[in-house]
Amino acid sequence: MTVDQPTGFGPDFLWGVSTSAYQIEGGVTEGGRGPSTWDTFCAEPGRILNGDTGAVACDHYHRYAEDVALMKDLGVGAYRFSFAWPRIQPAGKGPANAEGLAFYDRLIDELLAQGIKPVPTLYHWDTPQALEDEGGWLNRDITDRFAEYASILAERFGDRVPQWITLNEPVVLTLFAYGVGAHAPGKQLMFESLPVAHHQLLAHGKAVQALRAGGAGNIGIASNHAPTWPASDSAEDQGAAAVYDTLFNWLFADPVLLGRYPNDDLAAAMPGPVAEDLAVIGTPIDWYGINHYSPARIGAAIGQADTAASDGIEIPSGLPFEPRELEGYPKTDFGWPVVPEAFGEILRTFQQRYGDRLPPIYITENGCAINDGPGSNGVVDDQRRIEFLDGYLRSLAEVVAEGIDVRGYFQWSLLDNFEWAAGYSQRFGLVHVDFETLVRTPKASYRWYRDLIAR
Ligand code: GCO
Repeated sequence: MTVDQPTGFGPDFLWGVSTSAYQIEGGVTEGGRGPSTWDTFCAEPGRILNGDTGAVACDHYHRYAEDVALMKDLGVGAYRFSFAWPRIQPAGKGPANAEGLAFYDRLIDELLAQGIKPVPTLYHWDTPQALEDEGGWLNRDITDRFAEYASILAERFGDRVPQWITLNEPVVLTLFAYGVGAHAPGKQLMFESLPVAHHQLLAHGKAVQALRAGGAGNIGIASNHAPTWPASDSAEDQGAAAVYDTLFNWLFADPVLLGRYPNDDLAAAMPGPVAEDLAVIGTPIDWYGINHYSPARIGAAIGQADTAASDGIEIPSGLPFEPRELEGYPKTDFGWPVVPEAFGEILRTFQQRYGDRLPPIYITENGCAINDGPGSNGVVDDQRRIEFLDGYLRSLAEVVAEGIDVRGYFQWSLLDNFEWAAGYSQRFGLVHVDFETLVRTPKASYRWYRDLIAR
């Protein structure tokens, strides 16, 4: 047993794990669930590695009690999961589907019975297909649909859910789903995808208001952020990195935390009554969630893009910047560099940029793909995940010691699961899942995290 583990987190620090509906639930045609954009996308040949789909995933829809028991044994105080919008409203509008609500009742009640705080995300990318057919996140109408959906959830679960998350990673939906087409719905609009950013931000603001009106409180967002490191000192690379940094980080954080876009050009590129919308988008939130994995090394567009540096996704030409390989660091099995100090750096940058405007922070995701499977003894000895968590949590402990108000950490992920375009090829779990038998096997990293939490 490791005795030398990261320390410095107070007794009230919240330790958790994260998942999302499409990545673990399966049961996509059960309980009255409507089709989502991810069901459609997975059915299109060539979209997902090995033709994988989320149709069964971890079968969490049926095995949720077993999964909650794993969390209980792990000792986490909280569980971040997402509601599947098409389970709640199969076509994205109109009355709620009773069986969908009943599934989340069972899950939430089981969590509460085990002393685990449910921390749901309203939207983790599985848009009801019927809404996508009307333009999805390109159509401003979705912001009102999202507010209605939020009202349904507040009314049903507001009494039992102590902490809420509106959206997951709006930048990834904008860039990957509508910009370059690597995620559902697979549109390649490049900069024409900017309305997707604005509509998500507006949906976030409207949902904060709808949740509160429905009696739910303690609301945040889970946005991914990472330092941008220019590929060189050249003016071209510095300029490209600055553009990327604005688009990736501040386009999504400034409107939420300051009620404004990072520059006038971006504000002017957005559809609708932008000034009025920003007042809604900037509705104060109770806390801010950061998902963090690796820093980005960015250079000018010269045709040397590194796909590993862009979450395994090929960046088409035509953008004014390119991800470049970050050399000199170990890499996860997904090819993402392991850079613990970047974790502290992004949190310090947030503190400097927002000062008093920054609410308490929760780390809503952090983790790594390490694809170790069971050895001949049945043990999954994923030492590299332990090294990753050890390094990143030491970096986090440093900023906590400096006084940055970080209140909790949700490891991504409890289970190996459906990693979007990479299918089942990348294993992020503390618990191994055999995707043939669906047997769950806690890994060495699960025991390491359990010891850390217990301490
Ligand atoms: C995202 C999502 C998660 C991923 C995780 C690992 O960041 O893409 O929030 O669903 O699975 O981040 O890539």
